[in-house]
Amino acid sequence: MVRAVGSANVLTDPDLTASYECDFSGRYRGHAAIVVRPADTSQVAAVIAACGRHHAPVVPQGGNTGLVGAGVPRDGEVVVSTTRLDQIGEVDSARGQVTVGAGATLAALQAAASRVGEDAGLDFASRESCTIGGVVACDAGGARALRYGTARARVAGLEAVLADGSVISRLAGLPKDNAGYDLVSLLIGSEGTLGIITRVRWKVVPQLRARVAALIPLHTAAEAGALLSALRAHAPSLESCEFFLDDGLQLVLDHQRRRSPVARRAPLYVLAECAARSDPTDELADALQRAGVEDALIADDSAGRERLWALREGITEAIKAAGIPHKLDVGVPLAQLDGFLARVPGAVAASGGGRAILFGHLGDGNVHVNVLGPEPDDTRVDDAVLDLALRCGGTISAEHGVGVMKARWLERALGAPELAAMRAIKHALDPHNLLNPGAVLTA
Ligand code: 2HG
Ligand code: ZN
Repeated sequence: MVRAVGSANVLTDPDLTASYECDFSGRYRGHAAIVVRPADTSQVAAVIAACGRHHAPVVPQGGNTGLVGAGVPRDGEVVVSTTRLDQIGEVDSARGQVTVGAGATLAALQAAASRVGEDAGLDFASRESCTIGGVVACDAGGARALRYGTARARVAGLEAVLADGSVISRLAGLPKDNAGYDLVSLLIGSEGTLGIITRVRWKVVPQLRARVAALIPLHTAAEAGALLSALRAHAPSLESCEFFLDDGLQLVLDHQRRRSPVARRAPLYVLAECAARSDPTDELADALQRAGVEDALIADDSAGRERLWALREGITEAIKAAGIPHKLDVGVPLAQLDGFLARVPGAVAASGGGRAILFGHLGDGNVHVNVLGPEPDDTRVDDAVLDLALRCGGTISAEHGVGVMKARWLERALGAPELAAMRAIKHALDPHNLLNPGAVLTA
């Protein structure tokens, strides 16, 4: 290992490995045999080949911002940190593409794109720490997925190291390339179980500088659904449509020591943002009027927008300051959202109780159910919420991934045939279960 990456990049001192061994939420932690920090694809390949020879299982890790336990060691694995693979190539404006190292942060990619008048087309609160390899490996979504799709939609190709140490590379970014099976698609969202992504050919989108955001207090999720329909119909510049509930707002205000910007408090808030080449304020105002909205906070400058977004993006930090949450990222069809939100408190109470904070991406039917109270290893509340999501016709994982948290739920969610096909793929590509064992598929 030392020969592959140099002794300075093989960490064994517990003081140095500690930050790689516990996840962001504090719920998942384990012990790493060593932490290895390769600098390029050939070093990753050498490390994986060495791990294979020694039958040493591997947990790939990017910025360690994952929320389902897939990026931290469970039981003495080798952690392969990709953060040194952080090169970002030149943006090819003609094709709207750039090659990005797996360890580059989303914020670094956003900055590189912005310098040439482009946008990454993906955004979320952990932008400064999360890395592009991890973003693609879990097919992250975020607030702009409503307009641009999830990470999958931004990938024009990738390079990855497979379990046997071989390297597959599709970085030409050809818009038309249907030669053979689509391994690029297979690796997206595979959470480090089929290969370690080392570089990504990323599709940027034109930067839209004219922006306006609105925070709208509402009474019910049904009202929020109607508002979303009006925004879709009358504001084609709509980029994000998020929601949170009043107790989430209060938690953030307390944590940020801020006074409420909303004069009249309501059970639920929608935060919508429009972005266009020319000022979309009139378009947004028209859509709000058509939706019958009388009360909205509008922010058309960047400071004002940031203040509104801090209310939504600050929820995760505010929850973290209050305890170790059970983070259940689920998706439900929009028509079921109202019923789902109404039934969560009952499901939580019946499974041992806890404080449920609900927020998420309204436009995608993506709800982040965070529950404070239950012990980290008490899975009753996880089961109750995932069960409810499935009974509402939804998914157990919308954008955070399956990880180790939901692996035992995958068969119930997808059915035996689909799970068997997934196990066959895993076995074909990683017959010795070297890569991220126990994540996505139970061992
Ligand atoms: C968000 O949408 C992130 O803010 C994090 O996906 C969600 O903390 C969470 O549960
Ligand atoms: Zn989210």
